[in-house]
Amino acid sequence: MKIYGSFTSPFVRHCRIALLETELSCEFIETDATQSATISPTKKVPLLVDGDLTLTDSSSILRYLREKSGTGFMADIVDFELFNMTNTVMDASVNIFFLEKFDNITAEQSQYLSRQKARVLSGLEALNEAPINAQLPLSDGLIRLACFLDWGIYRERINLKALTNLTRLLDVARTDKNFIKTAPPIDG
Ligand SMILES: N[C@@H](CCC(=O)N[C@@H](CS)C(=O)NCC(=O)O)C(=O)O
Repeated sequence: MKIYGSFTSPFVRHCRIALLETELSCEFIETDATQSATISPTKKVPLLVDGDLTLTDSSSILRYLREKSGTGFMADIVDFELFNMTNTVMDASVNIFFLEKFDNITAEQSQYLSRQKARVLSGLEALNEAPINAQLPLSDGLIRLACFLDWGIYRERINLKALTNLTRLLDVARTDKNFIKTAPPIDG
């Protein structure tokens, strides 16, 4: 089994955490944007290849890893909603980040980017009000959220100052050994 990904992506990080938790044997192949454009039809990472099976999304990869190791995958609807809302907010944040980084386009120049920015702010406020049981071991919904928050701070995309529940969750996640092991590199 092989996973293609980067050490900075929060989507990939969640899969790396699941791999450490499940102790499944898997080769990690570091992949940049040029390579991901050739190996995946979505031109994104992570990508998992296991024999004839190819999975192009972190959600299907996580389900595959969890089920392969004999655990279920997000049976709880509240946790699943948290996971999905986080994905929506994280997609918007990553989109803003790439447009600024590669094309120098900011929200001031684009109505749609302004909407994306507003989505991130209202999404973070809603996530801060969501039921969060910030205790280890974290559920997949909460691991997802913690990966996003840590990435958002790493890339200077978000500010958690007034968001006390999210701050507490990230503080707890940062005490988890697999969360620590998968932290994005300082110079990434
Ligand atoms: N829905 C995808 C999103 C993955 C994603 O957005 N990956 C980013 C890295 S954080 C990527 O590869 N982006 C490349 C691009 O947008 O061209 C998943 O959950 O795997």
